[in-house]
Amino acid sequence: MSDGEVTSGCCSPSRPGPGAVAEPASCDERVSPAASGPDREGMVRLEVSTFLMGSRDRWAVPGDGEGPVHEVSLAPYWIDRCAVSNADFGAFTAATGYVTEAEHYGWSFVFAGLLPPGFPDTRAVAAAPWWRQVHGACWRHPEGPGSDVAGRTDHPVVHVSWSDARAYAAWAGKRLPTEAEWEYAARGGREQAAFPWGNDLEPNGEHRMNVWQGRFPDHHTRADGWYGTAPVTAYAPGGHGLYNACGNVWEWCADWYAPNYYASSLRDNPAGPALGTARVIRGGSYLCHASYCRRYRVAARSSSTPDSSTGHQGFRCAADAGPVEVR
Ligand SMILES: [Cu+2]
Repeated sequence: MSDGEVTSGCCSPSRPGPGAVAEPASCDERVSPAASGPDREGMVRLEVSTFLMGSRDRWAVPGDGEGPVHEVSLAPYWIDRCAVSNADFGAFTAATGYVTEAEHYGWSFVFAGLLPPGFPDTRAVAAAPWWRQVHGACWRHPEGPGSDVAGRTDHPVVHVSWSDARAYAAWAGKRLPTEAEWEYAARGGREQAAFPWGNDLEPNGEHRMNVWQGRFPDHHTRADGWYGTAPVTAYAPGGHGLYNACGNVWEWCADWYAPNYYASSLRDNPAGPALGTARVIRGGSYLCHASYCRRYRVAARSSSTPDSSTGHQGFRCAADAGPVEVR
Protein backbone atom coordinates (compact mmCIF):
# COMPACT_ATOMS: atom_id res chain seq x y z
CA MET A 1 0.00 0.00 0.00
CA SER A 2 2.88 2.33 0.61
CA ASP A 3 3.29 2.46 -3.16
CA GLY A 4 -0.20 3.88 -3.72
CA GLU A 5 -0.78 7.51 -4.64
CA VAL A 6 -1.14 9.70 -1.61
CA THR A 7 -3.65 12.09 -3.05
CA SER A 8 -6.72 12.36 -0.89
CA GLY A 9 -7.53 14.70 1.89
CA CYS A 10 -7.73 18.33 2.72
CA CYS A 11 -8.47 18.79 6.39
CA SER A 12 -7.81 15.19 7.26
CA PRO A 13 -6.26 12.87 4.69
CA SER A 14 -7.22 9.24 4.18
CA ARG A 15 -5.11 6.29 3.22
CA PRO A 16 -5.45 5.70 -0.52
CA GLY A 17 -8.01 3.25 -1.87
CA PRO A 18 -10.33 1.90 0.79
CA GLY A 19 -10.39 -1.85 0.36
CA ALA A 20 -7.23 -1.79 -1.73
CA VAL A 21 -5.40 -3.68 0.96
CA ALA A 22 -6.32 -6.61 3.13
CA GLU A 23 -7.69 -5.68 6.52
CA PRO A 24 -4.80 -5.84 8.95
CA ALA A 25 -5.11 -8.50 11.60
CA SER A 26 -5.54 -5.83 14.23
CA CYS A 27 -8.98 -4.98 12.88
CA ASP A 28 -10.63 -7.98 14.44
CA GLU A 29 -13.27 -7.44 17.08
CA ARG A 30 -12.01 -10.15 19.36
CA VAL A 31 -10.28 -7.84 21.78
CA SER A 32 -11.68 -8.89 25.13
CA PRO A 33 -12.98 -6.29 27.54
CA ALA A 34 -10.68 -5.46 30.45
CA ALA A 35 -11.11 -7.90 33.31
CA SER A 36 -12.09 -5.08 35.64
CA GLY A 37 -15.20 -4.35 33.59
CA PRO A 38 -16.40 -0.97 32.39
CA ASP A 39 -15.08 1.95 34.36
CA ARG A 40 -17.38 4.97 34.44
CA GLU A 41 -14.83 7.16 36.18
CA GLY A 42 -13.89 9.97 33.88
CA MET A 43 -17.26 9.79 32.14
CA VAL A 44 -20.34 11.97 32.41
CA ARG A 45 -23.85 10.56 32.27
CA LEU A 46 -26.20 12.64 30.15
CA GLU A 47 -29.92 12.41 30.79
CA VAL A 48 -31.08 13.63 27.46
CA SER A 49 -34.23 14.99 26.06
CA THR A 50 -34.06 16.76 22.75
CA PHE A 51 -31.75 19.19 20.98
CA LEU A 52 -31.29 20.92 17.65
CA MET A 53 -28.51 19.20 15.73
CA GLY A 54 -26.57 20.76 12.85
CA SER A 55 -26.15 24.37 11.81
CA ARG A 56 -26.92 26.88 9.13
CA ASP A 57 -23.60 28.59 9.84
CA ARG A 58 -22.27 30.72 6.99
CA TRP A 59 -18.80 29.37 7.77
CA ALA A 60 -19.82 25.78 7.12
CA VAL A 61 -17.68 24.17 4.45
CA PRO A 62 -19.96 23.63 1.44
CA GLY A 63 -20.63 19.96 0.94
CA ASP A 64 -19.93 18.90 4.53
CA GLY A 65 -23.65 18.63 5.24
CA GLU A 66 -24.04 20.55 8.50
CA GLY A 67 -27.67 21.19 7.65
CA PRO A 68 -30.56 21.12 7.77
CA VAL A 69 -30.86 21.88 11.46
CA HIS A 70 -33.08 19.15 12.81
CA GLU A 71 -34.48 17.96 16.11
CA VAL A 72 -32.84 14.90 17.63
CA SER A 73 -33.79 12.94 20.70
CA LEU A 74 -31.29 10.69 22.48
CA ALA A 75 -31.55 8.00 25.10
CA PRO A 76 -29.40 8.56 28.22
CA TYR A 77 -25.73 7.69 27.73
CA TRP A 78 -22.27 8.05 29.20
CA ILE A 79 -19.43 9.85 27.45
CA ASP A 80 -15.78 10.41 28.33
CA ARG A 81 -14.95 13.87 29.63
CA CYS A 82 -11.58 13.68 27.89
CA ALA A 83 -10.14 12.22 24.76
CA VAL A 84 -8.30 8.93 25.29
CA SER A 85 -4.74 9.79 26.32
CA ASN A 86 -1.41 8.21 25.45
CA ALA A 87 -1.37 6.77 28.99
CA ASP A 88 -4.83 5.26 28.50
CA PHE A 89 -3.92 3.78 25.14
CA GLY A 90 -0.63 2.48 26.52
CA ALA A 91 -2.54 0.56 29.21
CA PHE A 92 -4.65 -1.00 26.46
CA THR A 93 -1.71 -2.10 24.31
CA ALA A 94 0.18 -3.38 27.37
CA ALA A 95 -2.80 -5.48 28.43
CA THR A 96 -3.69 -6.83 25.00
CA GLY A 97 -0.60 -6.63 22.79
CA TYR A 98 -2.78 -4.74 20.32
CA VAL A 99 -0.98 -3.44 17.23
CA THR A 100 -2.46 -0.37 15.53
CA GLU A 101 -3.12 -0.04 11.83
CA ALA A 102 -0.43 2.61 11.44
CA GLU A 103 2.04 0.08 12.86
CA HIS A 104 0.77 -2.59 10.45
CA TYR A 105 1.00 -0.30 7.44
CA GLY A 106 4.34 1.04 8.63
CA TRP A 107 3.46 4.70 8.22
CA SER A 108 1.01 7.47 9.09
CA PHE A 109 0.28 11.08 8.13
CA VAL A 110 2.28 13.69 10.08
CA PHE A 111 1.90 17.47 9.87
CA ALA A 112 5.09 18.72 8.18
CA GLY A 113 5.55 21.56 10.67
CA LEU A 114 6.00 19.06 13.49
CA LEU A 115 8.88 17.22 11.81
CA PRO A 116 12.32 18.13 13.14
CA PRO A 117 14.64 20.23 10.96
CA GLY A 118 16.59 18.07 8.56
CA PHE A 119 13.97 15.31 8.56
CA PRO A 120 14.44 13.25 5.37
CA ASP A 121 12.12 14.10 2.46
CA THR A 122 8.79 12.37 2.59
CA ARG A 123 5.93 12.16 0.15
CA ALA A 124 3.25 14.79 0.61
CA VAL A 125 -0.50 14.72 0.05
CA ALA A 126 -1.06 16.44 -3.31
CA ALA A 127 -4.02 18.57 -2.24
CA ALA A 128 -2.59 19.27 1.21
CA PRO A 129 1.21 19.28 1.03
CA TRP A 130 1.53 19.94 4.76
CA TRP A 131 0.57 16.30 5.29
CA ARG A 132 3.53 13.96 4.98
CA GLN A 133 3.62 10.21 4.71
CA VAL A 134 6.09 9.34 7.47
CA HIS A 135 7.39 5.80 7.74
CA GLY A 136 7.54 4.61 11.31
CA ALA A 137 5.04 7.20 12.54
CA CYS A 138 2.50 5.69 14.92
CA TRP A 139 0.96 6.48 18.30
CA ARG A 140 4.23 5.67 20.11
CA HIS A 141 6.27 7.75 17.66
CA PRO A 142 3.99 10.63 16.66
CA GLU A 143 6.61 12.42 14.54
CA GLY A 144 8.21 9.24 13.26
CA PRO A 145 11.27 7.29 14.41
CA GLY A 146 13.22 9.19 17.01
CA SER A 147 10.11 10.79 18.51
CA ASP A 148 8.17 9.41 21.45
CA VAL A 149 5.34 10.30 23.81
CA ALA A 150 7.52 10.89 26.87
CA GLY A 151 6.27 14.12 28.37
CA ARG A 152 3.00 13.69 26.49
CA THR A 153 1.36 10.86 28.43
CA ASP A 154 -1.56 13.17 29.23
CA HIS A 155 -1.96 14.27 25.60
CA PRO A 156 -4.55 12.60 23.37
CA VAL A 157 -3.39 9.48 21.59
CA VAL A 158 -3.04 10.14 17.84
CA HIS A 159 -2.31 8.05 14.74
CA VAL A 160 -5.18 5.77 15.75
CA SER A 161 -7.59 4.55 13.07
CA TRP A 162 -11.34 4.14 13.54
CA SER A 163 -10.75 0.41 13.89
CA ASP A 164 -8.09 1.02 16.54
CA ALA A 165 -10.46 3.32 18.41
CA ARG A 166 -13.22 0.72 18.28
CA ALA A 167 -10.87 -1.97 19.58
CA TYR A 168 -9.84 0.24 22.50
CA ALA A 169 -13.47 1.02 23.29
CA ALA A 170 -14.40 -2.67 23.28
CA TRP A 171 -11.55 -3.43 25.68
CA ALA A 172 -12.67 -0.62 27.98
CA GLY A 173 -16.24 -1.93 28.00
CA LYS A 174 -17.34 1.13 26.05
CA ARG A 175 -18.13 2.08 22.46
CA LEU A 176 -17.62 5.05 20.17
CA PRO A 177 -20.22 7.82 20.45
CA THR A 178 -22.67 8.32 17.63
CA GLU A 179 -22.29 11.62 15.82
CA ALA A 180 -25.48 12.87 17.49
CA GLU A 181 -24.25 11.86 20.95
CA TRP A 182 -20.95 13.61 20.26
CA GLU A 183 -22.64 16.85 19.20
CA TYR A 184 -25.11 16.92 22.08
CA ALA A 185 -22.36 16.32 24.62
CA ALA A 186 -19.98 18.81 22.99
CA ARG A 187 -22.58 21.59 22.84
CA GLY A 188 -22.98 21.45 26.58
CA GLY A 189 -26.49 22.83 26.43
CA ARG A 190 -25.66 25.82 24.23
CA GLU A 191 -28.18 25.22 21.52
CA GLN A 192 -27.09 26.42 18.07
CA ALA A 193 -23.97 28.20 19.36
CA ALA A 194 -20.83 28.03 17.23
CA PHE A 195 -18.62 26.82 20.08
CA PRO A 196 -19.20 24.99 23.38
CA TRP A 197 -18.82 28.34 25.23
CA GLY A 198 -20.79 30.61 22.87
CA ASN A 199 -20.31 32.36 19.56
CA ASP A 200 -17.01 34.21 20.04
CA LEU A 201 -13.92 32.32 18.95
CA GLU A 202 -11.79 34.14 21.52
CA PRO A 203 -14.07 35.83 24.09
CA ASN A 204 -12.23 38.88 25.51
CA GLY A 205 -9.17 37.71 23.63
CA GLU A 206 -9.00 34.52 25.64
CA HIS A 207 -8.14 31.23 23.95
CA ARG A 208 -10.67 28.52 24.70
CA MET A 209 -9.32 25.68 22.57
CA ASN A 210 -6.17 24.44 20.89
CA VAL A 211 -6.32 25.60 17.27
CA TRP A 212 -3.93 27.30 14.86
CA GLN A 213 -3.01 30.96 15.30
CA GLY A 214 -1.16 32.94 12.67
CA ARG A 215 -1.10 32.02 9.01
CA PHE A 216 -1.75 28.40 8.11
CA PRO A 217 0.35 26.37 7.42
CA ASP A 218 3.63 28.28 7.62
CA HIS A 219 3.38 30.61 10.57
CA HIS A 220 2.07 29.69 14.01
CA THR A 221 2.23 32.31 16.76
CA ARG A 222 1.51 29.70 19.46
CA ALA A 223 -0.58 32.37 21.16
CA ASP A 224 -2.64 29.67 22.87
CA GLY A 225 0.53 28.06 24.19
CA TRP A 226 0.43 24.99 21.98
CA TYR A 227 1.71 24.01 18.57
CA GLY A 228 0.79 20.32 18.28
CA THR A 229 -1.42 18.52 20.77
CA ALA A 230 -2.26 19.85 24.24
CA PRO A 231 -3.07 17.79 27.35
CA VAL A 232 -6.56 16.26 27.31
CA THR A 233 -7.57 18.49 30.25
CA ALA A 234 -6.27 21.75 28.77
CA TYR A 235 -8.82 24.60 28.80
CA ALA A 236 -12.08 24.78 30.72
CA PRO A 237 -14.66 22.08 30.02
CA GLY A 238 -18.00 22.77 28.33
CA GLY A 239 -21.41 22.76 29.95
CA HIS A 240 -21.65 18.97 30.00
CA GLY A 241 -18.14 18.58 31.38
CA LEU A 242 -16.34 17.68 28.15
CA TYR A 243 -12.78 18.90 27.67
CA ASN A 244 -11.45 19.83 24.24
CA ALA A 245 -14.48 18.76 22.26
CA CYS A 246 -13.43 21.42 19.75
CA GLY A 247 -9.80 21.80 18.74
CA ASN A 248 -6.82 19.69 19.85
CA VAL A 249 -7.63 16.48 17.91
CA TRP A 250 -10.37 15.26 15.62
CA GLU A 251 -12.48 12.57 17.26
CA TRP A 252 -13.83 9.45 15.62
CA CYS A 253 -17.56 8.81 15.82
CA ALA A 254 -19.28 5.47 15.30
CA ASP A 255 -21.29 6.55 12.23
CA TRP A 256 -20.64 6.20 8.55
CA TYR A 257 -20.47 9.64 6.97
CA ALA A 258 -22.82 10.93 4.29
CA PRO A 259 -23.04 14.66 3.52
CA ASN A 260 -26.79 14.44 2.90
CA TYR A 261 -27.55 12.36 5.99
CA TYR A 262 -29.28 15.08 8.02
CA ALA A 263 -31.97 15.49 5.37
CA SER A 264 -33.43 12.11 6.23
CA SER A 265 -31.90 11.03 9.54
CA LEU A 266 -34.00 9.55 12.33
CA ARG A 267 -35.25 11.83 15.06
CA ASP A 268 -34.61 9.25 17.78
CA ASN A 269 -31.07 8.04 18.39
CA PRO A 270 -29.76 8.54 14.84
CA ALA A 271 -26.75 6.32 14.20
CA GLY A 272 -25.69 7.29 10.70
CA PRO A 273 -26.28 5.77 7.27
CA ALA A 274 -26.35 1.98 6.98
CA LEU A 275 -23.41 1.93 4.57
CA GLY A 276 -20.49 4.11 3.68
CA THR A 277 -16.80 4.30 2.94
CA ALA A 278 -15.68 6.84 5.55
CA ARG A 279 -16.48 7.40 9.20
CA VAL A 280 -17.55 10.68 10.78
CA ILE A 281 -14.92 12.75 12.55
CA ARG A 282 -15.83 15.74 14.73
CA GLY A 283 -14.33 18.66 16.59
CA GLY A 284 -11.48 19.87 14.39
CA SER A 285 -7.87 19.95 15.53
CA TYR A 286 -4.81 21.99 16.40
CA LEU A 287 -4.48 22.67 12.68
CA CYS A 288 -7.85 24.35 12.15
CA HIS A 289 -7.76 28.07 11.41
CA ALA A 290 -10.09 30.58 9.82
CA SER A 291 -7.70 31.01 6.89
CA TYR A 292 -8.09 27.36 5.93
CA CYS A 293 -11.06 25.67 7.52
CA ARG A 294 -13.41 26.55 10.31
CA ARG A 295 -14.17 22.98 11.20
CA TYR A 296 -13.32 23.83 14.80
CA ARG A 297 -17.00 24.76 15.22
CA VAL A 298 -19.12 22.37 17.26
CA ALA A 299 -21.48 21.57 14.35
CA ALA A 300 -18.69 20.98 11.81
CA ARG A 301 -18.42 17.55 10.24
CA SER A 302 -15.76 15.75 8.30
CA SER A 303 -14.79 12.18 7.56
CA SER A 304 -11.94 9.79 7.07
CA THR A 305 -11.73 6.16 5.96
CA PRO A 306 -11.71 3.71 8.86
CA ASP A 307 -8.13 2.53 8.35
CA SER A 308 -6.70 6.05 8.14
CA SER A 309 -4.56 7.63 10.81
CA THR A 310 -3.01 11.05 11.25
CA GLY A 311 -1.20 13.02 13.90
CA HIS A 312 -4.33 15.03 14.66
CA GLN A 313 -6.84 12.22 14.92
CA GLY A 314 -7.94 10.80 18.27
CA PHE A 315 -11.17 9.75 19.97
CA ARG A 316 -13.20 9.54 23.14
CA CYS A 317 -15.58 6.78 24.18
CA ALA A 318 -19.23 6.53 25.15
CA ALA A 319 -21.42 3.86 26.74
CA ASP A 320 -25.09 3.04 27.04
CA ALA A 321 -26.73 4.19 30.25
CA GLY A 322 -29.18 1.73 31.66
CA PRO A 323 -31.83 2.65 34.21
CA VAL A 324 -30.56 4.88 37.01
CA GLU A 325 -28.91 2.73 39.66
CA VAL A 326 -30.58 2.97 43.07
CA ARG A 327 -28.21 2.43 45.94
CU1 LIG B 1 -9.73 21.99 10.08
